[in-house]
Amino acid sequence: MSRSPITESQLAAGKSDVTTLSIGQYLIRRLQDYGIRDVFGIPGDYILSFYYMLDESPINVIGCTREDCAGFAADAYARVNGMGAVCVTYCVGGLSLCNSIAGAYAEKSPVVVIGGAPGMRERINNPLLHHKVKEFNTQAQVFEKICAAATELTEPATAFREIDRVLDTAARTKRPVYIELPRDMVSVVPGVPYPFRSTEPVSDPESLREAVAEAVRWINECKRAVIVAGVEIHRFGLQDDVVALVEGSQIPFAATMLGKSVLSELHPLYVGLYEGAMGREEVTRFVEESDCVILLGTFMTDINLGIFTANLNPANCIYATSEQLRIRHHHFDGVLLPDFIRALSGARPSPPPRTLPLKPKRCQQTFQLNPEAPITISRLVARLNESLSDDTAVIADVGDSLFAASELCVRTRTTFISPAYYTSMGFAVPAALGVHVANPKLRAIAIVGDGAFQMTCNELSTIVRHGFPSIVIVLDNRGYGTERALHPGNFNDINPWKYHKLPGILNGGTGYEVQTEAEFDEALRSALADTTGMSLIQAHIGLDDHSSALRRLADRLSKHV
Ligand SMILES: Cc1ncc(C[n+]2csc(CCOP(=O)(O)OP(=O)(O)O)c2C)c(N)n1
Ligand SMILES: [Mg+2]
Repeated sequence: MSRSPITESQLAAGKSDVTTLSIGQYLIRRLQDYGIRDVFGIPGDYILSFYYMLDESPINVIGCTREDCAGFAADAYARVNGMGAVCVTYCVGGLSLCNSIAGAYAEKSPVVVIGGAPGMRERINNPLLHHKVKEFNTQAQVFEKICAAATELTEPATAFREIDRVLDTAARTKRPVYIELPRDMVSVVPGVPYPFRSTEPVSDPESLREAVAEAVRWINECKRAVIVAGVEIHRFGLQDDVVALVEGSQIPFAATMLGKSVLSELHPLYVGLYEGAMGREEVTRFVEESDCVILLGTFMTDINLGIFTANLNPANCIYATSEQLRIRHHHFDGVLLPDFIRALSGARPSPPPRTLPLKPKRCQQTFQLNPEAPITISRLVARLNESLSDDTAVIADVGDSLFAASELCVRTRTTFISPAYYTSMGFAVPAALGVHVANPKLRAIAIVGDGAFQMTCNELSTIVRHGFPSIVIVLDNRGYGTERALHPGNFNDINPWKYHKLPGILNGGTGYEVQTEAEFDEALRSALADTTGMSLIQAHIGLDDHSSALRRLADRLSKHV
């Protein structure tokens, strides 16, 4: 979790005398205050002076092979660590990073983007400098659109305040922010006395009291309460508070796909994933039949809730996020999500108990191997489920990897990472890098379709370089299986690679090629036992093999389109 910012009392005690720091040094100092120990990226001449400074600082630079990969890695790092950072050169680097940062914005992952730019003195007479697109500030304008806050550090007098404002926004909103460093500003020492003020937002006490009173009254009167926990519970570190609320009130809870595993899926009051048409019918019914659905930190997005197939009536919902609080049709301003959850928990609502739907058999039974059977997506996930521990982080890419991974019964919290809302292919391999850098004790297992793998697999090179023991499982169905299930056509085919041979080219790691359950079992055992480096398992999957979640979705959509 991120460390708290410098406080006024620390400043007064002289611990944070910043008047002698340059703009670059101050930025590094503040990144560290927020718990950032590593920065992902690729250098270039417009950001080189800051790279020199990073090199001399306690912060590690993790050089990547592509900027979009650096962005995905920083996003995953932020999800594990609390905040992440990526540092790139002007436009050719920055603009290549946009898609990853857009995803971090959409899914609330606080990544600090540091972009190089031409120096202020170089801009006189508007010369045609390399990497420039249109205006000098084109890159900054683009990032302004996809970040929660953006600044160009063009004025020494305001640079420190701007850095603080922008980093504070990232910490508060859990969204990416952008800091542009013109190259001749990096070493400038503003030298101005700087009174840093931390702006801790607080709830309006009246509003909070009224909201909790109304919520408790309703929950106590209702007959079928349920909590749906979303991704913000993880981003704001509220897992223990939600568990306290669940256990104190005995209200059963479901999770959304993006929030999968924010609370242990083995909790006795856990109902399952609520994901509309993709989800198990019993869970969908349990949530939609409720006369009081308490949505906590949940985004009402289509993929997250099953492509507009979720059916929740606002008149039956308490909807609490970091951005709004709504109880039925009443809106309450100025109530912070953590305060609402804690106060609600403290008020001990006690609705009547409900009978929970039966847990899926796969979460109760041990996996029985059918050694000769060709490996299928569902069986692969079921086998993988057996090997999950507190130290594994499962990362699912877009495609059937994501749908199938919804069938995992994740035992711990925060160990499931996926781009379940923005759904940009190519997230998983660079995200595995980000997870290992953020927490070397975690074992990253990435499940990725062959199509997505071909997009960003070169980041395996960085994983090999650092000797991280990532396990990457490539679901090889020779193309875009999800698209095939929804819109068949030759455009869904891709060039089949011999994925398991890549370790030879990358100069590290071990490759496995599997066709049957026994081969997969063997490869997974061997990969898990090998902590000396990366393992790449190529699993041949039938062209018409789909997870049950994807099958349910395709069936439901074909009835609607
Ligand atoms: C960057 C990006 N481009 C295109 C898409 C559209 N899309 C969604 S799923 C998919 C196919 C994924 O193929 P693969 O990674 O092989 O997984 P599979 O569906 O076969 O399991 C495509 C092209 C996307 N989500 N992201
Ligand atoms: Mg595929």
